[in-house]
Amino acid sequence: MTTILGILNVTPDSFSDGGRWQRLDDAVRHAAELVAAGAAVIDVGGESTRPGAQAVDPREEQDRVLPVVEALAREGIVVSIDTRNASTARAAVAAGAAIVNDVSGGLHDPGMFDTVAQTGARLVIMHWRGGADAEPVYADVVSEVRAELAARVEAALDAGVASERIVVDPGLGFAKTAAHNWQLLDRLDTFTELGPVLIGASRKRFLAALLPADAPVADRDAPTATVSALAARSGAWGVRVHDVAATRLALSVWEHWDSGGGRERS
Ligand code: PMM
Repeated sequence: MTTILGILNVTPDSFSDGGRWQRLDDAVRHAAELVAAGAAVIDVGGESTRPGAQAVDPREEQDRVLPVVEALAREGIVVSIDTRNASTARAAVAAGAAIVNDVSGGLHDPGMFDTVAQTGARLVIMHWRGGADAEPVYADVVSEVRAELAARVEAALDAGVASERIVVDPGLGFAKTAAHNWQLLDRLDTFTELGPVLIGASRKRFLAALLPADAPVADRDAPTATVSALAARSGAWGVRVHDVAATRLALSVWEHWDSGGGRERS
């Protein structure tokens, strides 16, 4: 079964759900809803990485995320911490997080991989070229992203992170055009060779191009769910989404398709 990571952004400025889950009880209630809808993991983030967003001081980031991580872990929810900062990763794992999701693939904080190795947490290494504002220039996006991700996997292994604990992510929308994103999705097989693959397409701008110009952000949930099912078919380990129910449904369609209806009937 494909792992669904439900997104819980506890930031005042994230592009699609920012500001809604800042109060602790609201955040915990929303996480419980995402789990009830089918999320196996809740990915908690306290720093927006959207284009133009301000970097957040790690102490401010920790003030935002740690109470939420602790509360969710106490409820028995598997928590992933979406951070580029080793100090936040360390504190979040101490508070109960099981996965560290670093959108910079260890490039933002040189202490990240050592920290993850010491904690024994799982590690998501996302492809990163200096953030959402970096220039999206590639001669061959698939081979370049693969090579750069492979180098980060090597660095994580050198730091002592166990290979079975590493997940890779091509980083859709991070210094990538819509065409780059589609090319990466079309060649997911290239990335599954590096390890389990996580895909984060949810509500991203490249999906807006499929919708009328004035469509609200939530209308991107249907194409997100379709991407989830197609990514699963291409061998993705997991998908990181806002609308867990829509993605769960799309994944069920693929699972029934793939298994011949669960072989219930001949
Ligand atoms: N995208 C965002 C944040 N964190 N983590 C991973 N592993 N992959 C992603 O594609 C990814 C991420 C940005 O989206 P958001 O602002 O909606 O959280």
